This record gives sequence, structure tokens and C-alpha cells, in this order.
Amino acid sequence: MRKVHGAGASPFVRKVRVALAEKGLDYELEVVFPFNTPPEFKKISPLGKIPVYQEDDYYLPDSSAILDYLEVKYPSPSLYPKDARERGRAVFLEEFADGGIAAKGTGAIFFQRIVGPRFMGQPTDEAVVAKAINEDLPPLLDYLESVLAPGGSFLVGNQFSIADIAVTSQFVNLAHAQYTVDAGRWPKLAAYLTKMFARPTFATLIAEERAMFGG
Ligand SMILES: N[C@@H](CCC(=O)N[C@@H](CS)C(=O)NCC(=O)O)C(=O)O
Repeated sequence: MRKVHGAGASPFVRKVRVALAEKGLDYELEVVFPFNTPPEFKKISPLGKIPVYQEDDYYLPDSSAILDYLEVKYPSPSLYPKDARERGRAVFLEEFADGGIAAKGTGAIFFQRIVGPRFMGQPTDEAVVAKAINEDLPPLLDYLESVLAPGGSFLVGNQFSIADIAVTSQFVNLAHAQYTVDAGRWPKLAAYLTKMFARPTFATLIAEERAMFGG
């Protein structure tokens, strides 16, 4: 029995759900909202964060740990490049998304526009949003634009990988928060994300989440 403990709107939960879907693995979503998790949740997630993946009596927190576990346990289709250099790049881009885009962009914009106003009764701090959009995110988008080949479908090599899952997942949250990549300034990235959002494993979740956010 496979379960993902978490909330669909989390980019880290989405990473796990997309990886499971890409590998054709069914699971149940056990809804757990972050920040106010009950004390017993810490037994399965010592940092109190979502997602946690469960397989019978085995519990594993952290989306990156979970994707690595899934790859070893269910190797086909592979979500990690075989070539050592490409694999290194993919793991780095996963961290670029999880630790970089999340911290500089998603955390600020999604939190300020969606989480705060809708779930915590806090108004949007427009200065925080403007700083993220105008100062913090652009260098990260410049980097992604430099990594993509013209017409490029994938971030690393010729294969859909954890790099695509992690990076796209952050941009799904940004899209929910009405932030879209300026195609005039970052044309390769905008075209790449359009393709990724249409990929069935992402499209299914995006539709489910839009129904939730009314977007
Ligand atoms: N490195 C973790 C990050 C997970 C994470 O930050 N999840 C957020 C929700 S999107 C959370 O649970 N935050 C609650 C908290 O930090 O207490 C992963 O990849 O799973």
C-alpha cells in the first residue's frame, strides 16, 4: 500500500506525485497540511514537513529522498540520466529548484498571494512579491534560459528527468499565484514550461489543483 502524506498544492508533494505517475504507480493521497501538523506527524517527518511517502510500514520524508528511493525500487522508466555527468546536472537542477527557486520565488509569491490571504488571514505584502519578481527570480530564470537548447524539451540530455519534475513543479505554484514567465525575455523557458505543463502527469495534477484554487 502506497501513500503520499501531504497537500496537493505543495511543489514538493507534486514532485512525488508526478514521479509516481510517470512510473505508473498508484497511491493514495493522505491529506496533511503543513505548518500545523499534529505532534505525532513528527514521528514520520522529523522536520515536520510534507511530503512523507509511505509503503506499508516504511515511511520516508523529503521529496528528493523519496524520488531517489522510487528510482531504486522501481527503475523503469528511469527518471535519472544514466550518464554520470548528466545525472550530476539533474541532481543539481533538482536542488536549484528545491533550494533556489522555492526559496527566492515560490516561497515569497505563492505564500504572499495564495497561502497567506486564503489560509492564514494575512494580506499580500506587495513589496515582498515585487522583490521576488523583479530582483530575486530573474537571475534564476536567466540561468534556466541558458541551460535550455533552442526548442529544448528537457533540461538535461534527451530525457525527462528529476530536473524537469523539480523545476516545473515550482513554476506550477508560481502559475497558481498568477506569475507567468515573460516569453519575450525568457523565450526558451516559456516554451519549455508550456510543453511541461501539457505533459499528462503534470496536466492531470494542474487541473485538479486549479479546481481547488478556482484558477
Ligand atoms: N526538502 C523538503 C522540503 C519540503 C517542504 O519545505 N515542505 C513545506 C510545504 S511546501 C512544509 O512542509 N513546510 C512546513 C514547515 O517548514 O514547517 C522536500 O523536498 O520534501
